[in-house]
Amino acid sequence: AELTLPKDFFFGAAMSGPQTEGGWNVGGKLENLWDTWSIEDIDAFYNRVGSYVGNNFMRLYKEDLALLKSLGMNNYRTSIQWSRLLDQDGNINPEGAAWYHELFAASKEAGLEVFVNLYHFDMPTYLFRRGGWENREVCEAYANYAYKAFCEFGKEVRCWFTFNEPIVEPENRYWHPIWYPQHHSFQEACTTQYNISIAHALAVAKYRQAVSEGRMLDDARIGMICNFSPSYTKDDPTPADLEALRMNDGLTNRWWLDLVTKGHLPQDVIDTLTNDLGIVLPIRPYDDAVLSEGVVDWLGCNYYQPSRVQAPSKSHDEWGNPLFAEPYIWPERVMNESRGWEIYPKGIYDFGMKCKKEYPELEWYVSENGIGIEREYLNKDPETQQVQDDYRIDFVRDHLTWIAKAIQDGANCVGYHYWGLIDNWSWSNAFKNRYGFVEVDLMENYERRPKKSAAWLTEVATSHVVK
Ligand code: BGP
Repeated sequence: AELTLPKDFFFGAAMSGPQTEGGWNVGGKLENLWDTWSIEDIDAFYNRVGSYVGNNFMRLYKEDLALLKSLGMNNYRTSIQWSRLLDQDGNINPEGAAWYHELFAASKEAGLEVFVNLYHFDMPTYLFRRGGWENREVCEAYANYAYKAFCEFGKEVRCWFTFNEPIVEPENRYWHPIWYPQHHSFQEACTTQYNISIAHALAVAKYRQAVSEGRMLDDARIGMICNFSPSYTKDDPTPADLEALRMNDGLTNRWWLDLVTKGHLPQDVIDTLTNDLGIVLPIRPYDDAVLSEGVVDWLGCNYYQPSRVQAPSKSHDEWGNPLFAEPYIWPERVMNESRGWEIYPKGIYDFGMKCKKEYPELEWYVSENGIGIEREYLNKDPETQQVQDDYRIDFVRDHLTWIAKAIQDGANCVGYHYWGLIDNWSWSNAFKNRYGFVEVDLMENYERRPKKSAAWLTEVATSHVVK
């Protein structure tokens, strides 16, 4: 039988402020860590392309919104940049606010609902210099930022999110440190993860306050967006493999799921961290009460790849960090070689079934999914110069198929956002891997050109039939 997606399904695209806007130093915008890192060490970025221009969205947003609409999207997600909205004293920067008012008005005019995320790896640099997420005061500053955003845009935006992929910051800055400041410290990663959880809960409390003060739309909602990686181990696991699986799943998935559905962190994970791995979490008296405010209305799930682990072969890594698991290479895995990520569409089905069983009340949507491919310009049709990206059609079709099956089997999944509908700038990889259904031509003034897959996507988005 034909697989269909629900009629009222959210079908859209995800992007973020720092990866698209550009205008890194205009209108009173402060530096965030990406700007600072681009200034201090441009060699850290692919082809020496720093964050400065994004994909030129600040200039081209009206065209881009029209494009999204013409591709059959009914909504999209972006993020507000903390460093653009507030000044150094934590007050609204009027020029920054004006641009977001413009964007939200233009979205409405284009017939696109905009979901707004408050933090997408973009710590203002002056706050990072004060310790970033390792400093509890920065959590308070974030809650102030969130409250200011709710008050400023509460009547323009319905769906809010506190964080995108809160675990990636500890992971990528500290644990497997590919991002500035590249410290190899599991302790710092855990401190950061704990404090981000506190910051999330403080922001949700501010949101509830804004609701009670009548500052939000009647049907406003708050959520969090996580990169849930369904965790697997070997087919014939030893008890030690299962233990590695428990901690890996606990730290990356259950940590956030418990926080946003139950208002606390998983005790078994906290116990292993503190009793077995020697980690000191910055827990303060009354934190239980703070975390209990962290329950949200719904959740976004970014899904790119599963996580496969086994028992570690040694107790510590070369920097002295404790190890509780190590990667397991599944013999049957299929890779996207450009990104080094496994392609496993069934993972999203497994996540849906797990939620149905363990968090039955939870409503969620697929908030990011996509495939980044390098040297796509080699796949151009010589006549039309259009990128022929059949692999993208296959990738999205396979994932939508498993999503539709999950919904048939009772998963409470209400939408799908493709990541990077229009090619955008990516963290240290810049424009190496292209995700878009629409090409951005850097040699032609950031011109937008639909790839072959765009027509297919439009058909699916408008018919809700997965073909
Ligand atoms: C997610 C992020 C996005 C985006 C995407 C693709 O983790 O939320 O910001 O960048 O992954 O990953 P990358 O750009 O690293 O290839």
